[in-house]
Amino acid sequence: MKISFIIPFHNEEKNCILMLKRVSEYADKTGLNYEIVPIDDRSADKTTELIKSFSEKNNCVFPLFRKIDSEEKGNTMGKSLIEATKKSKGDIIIWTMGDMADDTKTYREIIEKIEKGYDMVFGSRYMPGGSRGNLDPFKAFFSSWGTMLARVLFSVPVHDITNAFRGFRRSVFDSITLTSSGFAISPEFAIKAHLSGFKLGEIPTVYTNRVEGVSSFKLFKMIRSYLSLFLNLFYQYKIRRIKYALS
Ligand SMILES: Nc1nc2c(ncn2[C@@H]2O[C@H](COP(=O)(O)OP(=O)(O)OP(=O)(O)O)[C@@H](O)[C@H]2O)c(=O)[nH]1
Ligand SMILES: [Mg+2]
Repeated sequence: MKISFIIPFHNEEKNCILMLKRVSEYADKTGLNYEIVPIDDRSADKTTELIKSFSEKNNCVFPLFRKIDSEEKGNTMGKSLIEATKKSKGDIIIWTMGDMADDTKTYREIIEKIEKGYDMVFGSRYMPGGSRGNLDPFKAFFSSWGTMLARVLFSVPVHDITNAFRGFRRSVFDSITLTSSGFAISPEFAIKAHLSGFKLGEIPTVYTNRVEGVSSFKLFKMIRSYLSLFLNLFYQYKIRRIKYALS
């Protein structure tokens, strides 16, 4: 099976080459049939040119560069992941972050679990064996409440859906419509996959806080987008169905 590694980048000039090398060396060493699809989004530093020059020397790297849309404001990691996933060619897709937060050792286990029959498998910091590493405790609190709320409202059977790091079958992505433009893409995809009957699994992973570069994380925007997502999904999947059943 072919694996597509999709990596979002925004102003990651200090990380992008290290990350692309890390993933390509890992994939070569483990003998995977793979492609890497970095998606750079309106970077104002040297990220774009660095990715271009790396891809010219590496025939498994197929970079995408999002066009500037004057209407767009704020974070568009979600839109980037959607666009890159649509254009990728793998049977199994892995979303992994460009600031080198994710442990490469987890890739193989995610792939194996999907090959055993799971549809979407998360790199999980909050299940036994996983670790949030040096992630700020305040941030860790907010990243875990999202999953807790999803467990309560939708019975999502895993422990870390706010981390975008995961692998999934192409068929899952093809059968779900995703609408979040920013970081809320991570819980949106997980909850919709679960509510659509796909089998979710998880692998413990160790998270590493970014060492270089500037964070795109904005706490209040994240809370607002998560709450609006959860309310919408709760209405769409629970209340509307109850109303329909009673009518
Ligand atoms: N394509 C794209 N990538 C983005 C965007 N915002 C962030 N990213 C990338 O998505 C990944 C996650 O963003 P981060 O800034 O690390 O967000 P975070 O992990 O919540 O915060 P940190 O504490 O800084 O790690 C990184 O690889 C970013 O470069 C965006 O608008 N578009
Ligand atoms: Mg990060």
